[in-house]
Formats: sequence, C-alpha cells, structure tokens
Amino acid sequence: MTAISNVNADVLKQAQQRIQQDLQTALEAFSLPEPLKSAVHHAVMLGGKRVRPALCYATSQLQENNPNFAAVRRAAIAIELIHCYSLAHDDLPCMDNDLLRRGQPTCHAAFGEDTALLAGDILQSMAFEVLGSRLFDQIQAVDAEIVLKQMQILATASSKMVCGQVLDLQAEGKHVDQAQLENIHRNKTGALIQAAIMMAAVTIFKGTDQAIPQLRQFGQSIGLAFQVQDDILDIISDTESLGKTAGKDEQVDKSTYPALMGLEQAKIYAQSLHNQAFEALSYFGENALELNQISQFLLSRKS
Ligand code: GRG
Repeated sequence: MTAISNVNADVLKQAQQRIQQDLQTALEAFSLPEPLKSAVHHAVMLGGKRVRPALCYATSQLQENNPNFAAVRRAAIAIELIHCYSLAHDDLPCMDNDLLRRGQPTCHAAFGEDTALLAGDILQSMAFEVLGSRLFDQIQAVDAEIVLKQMQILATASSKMVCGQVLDLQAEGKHVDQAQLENIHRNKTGALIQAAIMMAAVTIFKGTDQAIPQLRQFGQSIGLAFQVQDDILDIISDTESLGKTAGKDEQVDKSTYPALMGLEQAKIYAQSLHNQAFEALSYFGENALELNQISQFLLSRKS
C-alpha cells in the first residue's frame, strides 16, 4: 500500500514540477500591464494539485516517446490556464463569494473584483494562444490538424463548464434528482477533466482508433468521480487541508452527491465510478500504468 502511494506521489510530483516550469515559461511570453500581470501570476502559479496537466502527460505515456509531446505540453498549459480562470471567476462575489483558494487569498481578495474578473478573461485567451503557438516546437513543424482538434476539444469543454456552472447556480436550494445532478457535474467539472485526456489522446491516436472511445469513457468516469469526491471532501475534510473553505456546499444549500444520496452512499458511488474508469483503462494494459496511478491518487486524495 505504501509502495503504491509513493509511486502515485512520484507521478504527480513529476507532473507538478514540469507544469510549474512550463506555466512559468508560458506566462513570461506575455506582456501584461500591472496589476493584471500580478493577478494572473497569483491565479496560476500559487499551488494547485495540477491534476489536469498530470492526466495530459499520463495519457501521452500510452505511446512511448510520443513525437508530438510538445503539443501535449502546450495542451497541459492551456487546460490549467482555463482551470485557473474558472477558479478565479468561481470565487467572485457574484458566484461562490470565497476568500480562500489553494491556501491563499482568492484572486479578487488580493487584487479586487475588477482585476480578478479581467485576469480570468485573459487566462481564457492565453490558453488558446498557447495552444496555437510554437512553444517547445521550434525545430519540428507544428501539426496543424492536431492543434485544430485540441482547440475544438478545449473550446467545447470550456463552454460546457460555463453551462454546468449556470445549472449549478440554478440548482442551489432546490431538490434535483441524480440525472440532473449528473448533468450539472459532467458539464461543470467532468468536461474539462475529460478534455485534458482527449487533448493528449489526439496527439497519438486517429479518430477511428478504438483507443479513442475507451479514453472518452475513462475521462467521463474519472471526471464525474472527481466531483463526487470533491463533494465528499467538502464534508469530511477541513479548511486547512483543502486550502479552500470547507463545509461551503451545505452553507449555500448546494446540490451535491452526499446531499442527494447520503455520505456513505456517495463514497460507494465514487468507488464505482473509479471501477468504471479502471475498466476502460484495462484496454491499454501496462501502458496505462501512469493513468492508473493518477486515478488511484484521485480516489484517495484528501484535498
Ligand atoms: C464566465 C463568470 C464565468 C464563469 C465561468 C466559474 C465557472 C464558469 C465555472 C466554475 C467551474 C468550477 C470552478 C468547477 C469546480 C471544479 C472543481 C472541483 C475545482 C477544484 O479543482 P481542483 O481540486 O483544484 O483540481 P486545484 O486547486 O487543485 O487546481
């Protein structure tokens, strides 16, 4: 058990180190006026588990020495920039109105609502600019078909995330059934997690490969499981471990899995979604070792 946890920690740690450097490189390429520059740095560089980039890199590992790895690195940056924008906006007074994120003051708490809103806005554009750039690919020609597919995947997932957020806000204080809750979370959280996997998948596989639907299924299961776990942690964990305000869901009467089915049943549901995810990965055999390890980390995560 200890051995597996260590391997998990190593895979994630390596991904965190790589994405931290790559994000730094990407941000340095932009010339932004103050205080926007500092707000963007605050929203992106301070902490975070970096799960989405880690899923990107681990998917790339399905093929040894992926010749399009530069496109995977750009995708990992782009997905994290979109994620950071969503967190900055999610914390705004007109949304969740939170003051703590990743153990730090939220972007608007540190820089004001106007600058935090604009930081989120520009992070969206930056994500697509990075995706269409030659970053890490100066020698080899950029594969335009891959870039186009990645842009489509990211744009679709980002739109779904906003739609999911709207549905989530509408559901506050109301009773929703499991199908409605699933629709909210597949859009709000699951779509971006699935996109992290698919943006790397298109650097390796053609659309007709059987690997594509398997990875789509894996992404869908792990994406929903992530939100179920997030709902559980909001109840069983504390503010210090989470780096964000614990118990917030109940405070604002959010529709969550524990609220719908009870805490114990929600834990069982999270495990069953992970089982579905592992099942989809079994198609890839040992090549999916890193994806397996990250999935195990996600199931046992405490923050
Ligand atoms: C356009 C106003 C406007 C809003 C954009 C705010 C928004 C739409 C969407 C919110 C989406 C959102 C914040 C979903 C929650 C997903 C989630 C579980 C986030 C936490 O992810 P972690 O645990 O965070 O990976 P770290 O900090 O580790 O990166």
